[in-house]
Amino acid sequence: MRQMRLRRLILLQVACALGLTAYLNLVKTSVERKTLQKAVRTDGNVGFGGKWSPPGRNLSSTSEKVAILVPFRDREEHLDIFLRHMHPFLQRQGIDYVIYVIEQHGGEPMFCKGLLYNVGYTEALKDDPTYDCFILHDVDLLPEDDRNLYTCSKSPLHLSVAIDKFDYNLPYTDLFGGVSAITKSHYRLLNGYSNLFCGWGGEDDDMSLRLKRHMLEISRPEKDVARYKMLPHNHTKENPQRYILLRHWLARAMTDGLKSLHTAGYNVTSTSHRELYTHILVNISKRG
Ligand code: BGN
Repeated sequence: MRQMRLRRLILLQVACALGLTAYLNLVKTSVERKTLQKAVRTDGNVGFGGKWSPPGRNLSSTSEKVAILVPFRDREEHLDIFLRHMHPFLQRQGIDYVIYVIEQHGGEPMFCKGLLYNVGYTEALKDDPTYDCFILHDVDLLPEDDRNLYTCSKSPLHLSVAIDKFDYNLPYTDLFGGVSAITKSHYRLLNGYSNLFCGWGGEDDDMSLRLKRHMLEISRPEKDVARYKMLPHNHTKENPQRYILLRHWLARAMTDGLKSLHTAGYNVTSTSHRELYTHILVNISKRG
């Protein structure tokens, strides 16, 4: 009884000192902060670096290990939404995964998505050589249906078949951009992406031609399953070189890619294990 009275007295004194509204706000913010922290933690206990394995998985388990590669620059608000959506989504599917965000540092040159995928692939395998499957993922695409499984199959998979922006229709059959899934060995066989596409467009069409050259057919899940929402953004700067690059795709296919990565003019500035993802910061030197 005495203790309760004492506590009430202290609360009253604090309330007077801070002003009642400020005090109530303080309590409310602290509760909200705690709830948010709990929400992230209980979203399946994501390990540092954005790692998660299905419960019960042990060293003798044979399930596929998946690296989710997300090239990124200057879209903090998208990344936040993306991570909060993807962790619960992947965990509901029981995928053994790690999310890698490969960030291009600075404003120049334009965004080199293919090169960032190649760096992501190489760095992820340095981190853990046992990855079997790579998901290549735009940061602004959110899968809508849990039946759209983030695993690899015998053929390279194009997963973002039906995007709201395109009225849930596939724009053209050879499209491989947006979200796709490819095995480690296929990615290597194809020599990865071209390192030369910087700015919007064409790097995925170049990859699609590489698939054709190796007679690898693109597989797709059903349209009513492979549905995506695209987060709104301003159009990124187009790559004016993409037509000429694509015209000479065959001459480059054997050399330009993973095999020429060491001369592609980049360096990894840092790798850090953040709370919800592994962050790889890449500095790309000016082109041309
Ligand atoms: C295409 C782009 C792709 C892009 C899709 C969907 C080009 C090359 C032109 C010859 N291709 O037009 O990169 O993924 O649209 O947005 O721009």
